[in-house]
Amino acid sequence: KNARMQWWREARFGMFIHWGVYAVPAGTYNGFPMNRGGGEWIMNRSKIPVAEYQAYAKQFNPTKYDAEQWVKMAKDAGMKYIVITAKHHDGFALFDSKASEWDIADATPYKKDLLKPLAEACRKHGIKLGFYYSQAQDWNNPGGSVARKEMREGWPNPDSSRIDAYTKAHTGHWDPAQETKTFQQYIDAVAVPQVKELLANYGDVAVLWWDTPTNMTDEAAQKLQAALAAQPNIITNDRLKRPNFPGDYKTPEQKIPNLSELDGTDWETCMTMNGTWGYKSYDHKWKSVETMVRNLVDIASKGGNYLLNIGPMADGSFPEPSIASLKGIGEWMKVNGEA
Ligand code: FUL
Repeated sequence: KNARMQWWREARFGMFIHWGVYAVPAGTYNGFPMNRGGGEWIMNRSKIPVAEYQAYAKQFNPTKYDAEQWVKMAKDAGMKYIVITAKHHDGFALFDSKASEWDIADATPYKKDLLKPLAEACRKHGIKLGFYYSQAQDWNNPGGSVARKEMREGWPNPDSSRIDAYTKAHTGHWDPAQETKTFQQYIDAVAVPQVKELLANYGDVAVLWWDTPTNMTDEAAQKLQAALAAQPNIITNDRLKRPNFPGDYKTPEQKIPNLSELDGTDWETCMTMNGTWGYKSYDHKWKSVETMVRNLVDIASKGGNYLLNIGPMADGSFPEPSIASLKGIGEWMKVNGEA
């Protein structure tokens, strides 16, 4: 494990990227901005029917996407690795998957795999690439699990109490289309095959970043874990299934642990630059460069890694304030960072 973890322990700083179809609504559904939760949760928080949500993909056409530019921005900021949402809870695959048509190749006008050019650019510039994969929650591929949330507060949907009652009776699902398969069928037909694709088709994969083990079974976790054998040096986080699959490192979210909370386990704090992971057009609560540099120093001094998030827009560009912050952090790193 020590040999496998070495680059990661020295890395200290990485870029998280939350990108998907949710960048199209960008936090607003039917004219109402979300009042809580990240923009990537809009389908669940607003109970958007499957067919309606899938229509957003027709507007997901990231013609400004320039993977090499992204990698250079990360590198110039002093980041050593990138973790991108290959598939978030909405089930949309940023890659050309044979296991589902709910992906960039089949559901959007763009049609081209988004991870291939990123993998190439990372290789070229010596940046490690990891994939975030929502293994349990999937709100579009039938059978995927759902973390049950009530209708959003203040959401003026006259139907909200009926919908809440429905989700309660249907393990969080709000659309009958979500229940046409079982969880086990989803694991076998979508999750395991997609993880295999991710580990087979993009060269070295440095990290597999699991998330929200809602309704995971040991059996499903075992199958997913077994798929990792395709990349013997891969590092994984602690979110596959608790507590039996601890992975290689812990993942405090939006917080930096106190020294007293550290127990020798490797850890990585992931954090947003504003208040959302997925792009929201109206979230302007950006952290200052000073705050982010202080966070990085605090984390590094305690032996952790800092995974700082970008939520790209649907056209494939980073929000301007994120670009400016990366530059600002890079200037500090040039003077104070090592190598
Ligand atoms: C959470 C997810 O539910 C969020 O959407 C985000 O991906 C964050 C990093 O992890 O648990």
